[in-house]
Amino acid sequence: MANSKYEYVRHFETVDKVLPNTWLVVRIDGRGFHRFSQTHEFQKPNDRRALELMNQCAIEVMKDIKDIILAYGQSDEFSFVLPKSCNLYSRRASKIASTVASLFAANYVMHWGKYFGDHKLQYAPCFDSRVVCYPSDQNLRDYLSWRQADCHINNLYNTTFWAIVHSGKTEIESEEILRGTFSKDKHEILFTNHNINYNKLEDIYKKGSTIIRKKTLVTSISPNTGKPVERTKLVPCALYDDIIGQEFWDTYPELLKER
Ligand code: DGT
Ligand code: MG
Ligand code: MG
Ligand code: MG
Ligand code: MG
Repeated sequence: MANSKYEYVRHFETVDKVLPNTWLVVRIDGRGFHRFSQTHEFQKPNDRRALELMNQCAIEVMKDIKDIILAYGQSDEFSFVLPKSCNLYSRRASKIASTVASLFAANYVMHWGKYFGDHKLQYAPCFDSRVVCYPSDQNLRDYLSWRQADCHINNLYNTTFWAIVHSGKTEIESEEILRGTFSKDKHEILFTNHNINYNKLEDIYKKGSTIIRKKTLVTSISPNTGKPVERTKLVPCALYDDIIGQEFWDTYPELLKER
């Protein structure tokens, strides 16, 4: 078919292909979740329902976009890792970022009720998204370590802050008490004044959530025989492991393998 005379406008589109042969990380982050968490009365410091909803959304994204090998989430953010060889949307950054963000947000709305029950969604949640290239495996691991360290630092601060507030201090007083404290001081305040052993808190809060595809035995009904058949399938599952140390990468060596 002949092109219309309007077709030339296509050339105004800028090329935004990301570097070849690099790890790609798509990070989505809740827009204005400070307000969103207040409006929806998220529990402090951590709302289990909100975190599990985030994990479900990440799992749904991974079920849809098969190229993603791992996702890491904490607070209102999730990072999705695509391998060096990935050619999704010919590596066009805006296509990749917008698809992941919109799929994530749509799932957030779709699955809200499962986690929040009668607690109604008050307005449409929104997520921003970016794509970043990491040339080496070490860069990728450092990126993920950065996000997990951020999770730990924020969680230790928030846990201590809300323990002090719940003991009767104002938010301003609690901030004052925590100003200039180091990690070991916060552990000490929690243990001595609030009877909380930080190390015993659940890993989902301390470590965030890592989603990888694990070999899982699934049973389905054969359309031919009507009988149940078992087979192994790669299913995205949430782990709450340390991903900074070497152990995780030794346990799942296929993650960093060339593909
Ligand atoms: P942004 O990302 O620039 O649009 O702004 P925010 O407000 O989303 O800020 P951000 O992403 O730096 O911080 C996440 C906010 O979400 C932060 O205010 C705490 C809140 N939030 C996330 N998860 C929870 C939770 O489980 N419980 C509570 N109470 N708040 C949470
Ligand atoms: Mg932000
Ligand atoms: Mg945010
Ligand atoms: Mg955030
Ligand atoms: Mg179209």
